[in-house]
Amino acid sequence: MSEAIAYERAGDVAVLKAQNPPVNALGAEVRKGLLAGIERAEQDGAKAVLIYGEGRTYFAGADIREFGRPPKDPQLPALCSRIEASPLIVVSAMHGTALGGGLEVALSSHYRIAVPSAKMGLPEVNLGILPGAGGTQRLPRLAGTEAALEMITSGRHFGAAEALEKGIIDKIEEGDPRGIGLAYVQELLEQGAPRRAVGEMPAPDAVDFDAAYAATLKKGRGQLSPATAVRAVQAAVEAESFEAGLQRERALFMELMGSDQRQGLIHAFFSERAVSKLPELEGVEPREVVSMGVIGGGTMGAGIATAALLADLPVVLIEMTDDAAAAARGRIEGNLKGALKRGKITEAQYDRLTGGALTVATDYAALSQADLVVEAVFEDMGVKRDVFGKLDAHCKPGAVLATNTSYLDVDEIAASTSRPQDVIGLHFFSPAHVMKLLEVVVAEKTAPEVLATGFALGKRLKKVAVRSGICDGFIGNRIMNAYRKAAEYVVLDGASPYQVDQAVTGFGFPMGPFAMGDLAGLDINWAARKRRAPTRDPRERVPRFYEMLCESGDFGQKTGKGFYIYEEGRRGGVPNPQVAGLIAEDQEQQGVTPREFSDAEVLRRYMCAMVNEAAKVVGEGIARRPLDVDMVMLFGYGFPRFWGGPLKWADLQGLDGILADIRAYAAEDDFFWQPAPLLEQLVAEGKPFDDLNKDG
Ligand code: TC6
Repeated sequence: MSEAIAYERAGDVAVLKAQNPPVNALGAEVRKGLLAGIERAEQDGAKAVLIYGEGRTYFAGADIREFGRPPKDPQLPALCSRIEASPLIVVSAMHGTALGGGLEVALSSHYRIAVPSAKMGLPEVNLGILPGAGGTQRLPRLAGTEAALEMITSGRHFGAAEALEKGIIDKIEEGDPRGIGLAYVQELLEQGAPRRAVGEMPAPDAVDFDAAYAATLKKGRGQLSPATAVRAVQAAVEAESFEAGLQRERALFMELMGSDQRQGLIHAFFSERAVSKLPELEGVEPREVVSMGVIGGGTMGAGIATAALLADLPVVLIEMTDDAAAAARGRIEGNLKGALKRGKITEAQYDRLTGGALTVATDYAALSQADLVVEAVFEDMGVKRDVFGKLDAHCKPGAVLATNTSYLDVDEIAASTSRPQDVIGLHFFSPAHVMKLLEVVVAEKTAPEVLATGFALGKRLKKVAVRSGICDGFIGNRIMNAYRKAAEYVVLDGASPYQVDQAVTGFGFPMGPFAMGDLAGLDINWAARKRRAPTRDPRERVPRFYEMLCESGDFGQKTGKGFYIYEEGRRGGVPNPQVAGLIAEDQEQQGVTPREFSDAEVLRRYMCAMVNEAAKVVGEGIARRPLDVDMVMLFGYGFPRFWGGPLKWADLQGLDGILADIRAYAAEDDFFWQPAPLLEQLVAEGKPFDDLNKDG
């Protein structure tokens, strides 16, 4: 027997226990053990087989680390078919998370029981593949085609109650999986229950698969796996036999397994987990945070306070006047009402969070007990220094003092206190109670346990926390400034803002840079441009059309007009016809003769600018590894997850081609298109960015 599966006889029942921590992933040893266990049970006179998992879960899926490597036998589809074909009654008892290949093993068992807290799902599409061990053939036979399509294409987890209601499991029982499993097997044996193979059940009903395919492709913004999964489910209905359906599923699975998107999504899966594991924090204990302070109750401050309250952290919010404090409370209550509406909190929680858990005040003295304070006031160094002086005077020793600044120097802010070791940047993204990214900005004197506290807070608030060093814009905004500039350059040179937005959304971003500017408010970036203007390098090309639009008082959605015009009751905007005139005027003033750009060139320049700046950010040590940049762009800037992030995308495209294009663009503008030294080095060494992710 394999060590990953323990074999035991309990009377007439052969019990197969998975013991492959932490999540009983179905690696080669586990598969071998399951196969050997079934064969042994059949040989030694058992009447039934029980499969369950030791520790925190039943099988949480195939072992993702094996993907992309040569497959080892027995492979999961063959194993599932073998389990299903067993003449013994096979029962799976599920607890924890029965996901992907894990649920497929359960579906090939003849009966399924689960504890009430068990979660199940076929989340393969989120890894760029589809359920390839019979899941697309068996689930529709149990749950019906419509339900199976929804579950498989969304990859969502569902609970035991829903699984029971949809016929995916047979029973729910409180207890430990071995105990409830054995009792259920006994019951089945006593009843003389037959062996019941899902693969022998009739094919499910047809639906309009072409419509489902088109809708799924559109929803995925170009992600292939959910739409391909629709075709696999279609085979469950249309193939001439269950076996033929399995073969079709396998072919589609292999197609996806070979795709770049699969690589991108799996990179995202592991990077999301690796990004907040910092070697420098090993053995460093975070400070305890049981209450939080927030300075400033605008959109950002209210969002941060909401995020804290949703994580059960009491908040004291400071505003300048009673009116502003009342408005801040209103914003937080509005956010929490949204959470209530979406079922994230109950009425009772809402009452508690807006009642005793939230204090709004105008006096900094109210912060005397706060363990961590985040400042989210106006982006001005004088204002920030003043706030930190007050925090220094009122906060207890050891309190973590955090700034949410997007651009300002955290060292300079820290220097306005007598305790720079307690100061850190915690850069949230708006709306802060929704967006998953948190940049944790380390200043020169930040103490390790303060950094650890920043990461612990990120985890508590369910954010993806990424370490950033100090530079203008930190990781994300610095890179965004570069690709936004590239977008403005192509517009100055002849593309339209709408062509750019379309090319970028075609790549999979939810929005292009001009629509995004309209959403954020063009005046915000205008202020940053004005602030930077005096220190701008004279070699920099400066398109003017953006400022010209702002000068006419059009700031985007909030004024009803920007690059687009927004009409009441209409979703999205239509191009603002004035913009073309402003661009033409800018071109004339700058002596630019506009030319045509293909969508592919527009996108290539946008992406090359992103990759080049990202390589500088990594090369300068602002981001620890390429994967840190990838996670910032995924969770803060809408980068399509199926590409894994800009540097994963760059690896998949080939770095030499990207560098060659950057050098070609530099022939027109050698100031903006200066190749990143790290990119040049990697190309010279013939290495991908991914090699730099392996430092732990
Ligand atoms: C599939 O099954 C395809 C089948 C078709 C075949 C033909 N493999 O997330 P956590 C690691 S596709 C390898 O921190 P949680 C994870 O990297 C698969 N490793 O814990 C981490 O390692 P670290 C379908 C895995 O409690 C550790 O386990 N299944 C796998 O927050 C703990 O993970 C899925 O997509 C794996 N399958 O959440 C499920 N899963 O400590 C993917 C986890 O070295 N997994 N690890 O960083 C999850 O969604 C979650 O891990 C969880 C547990 C809900 C199971």
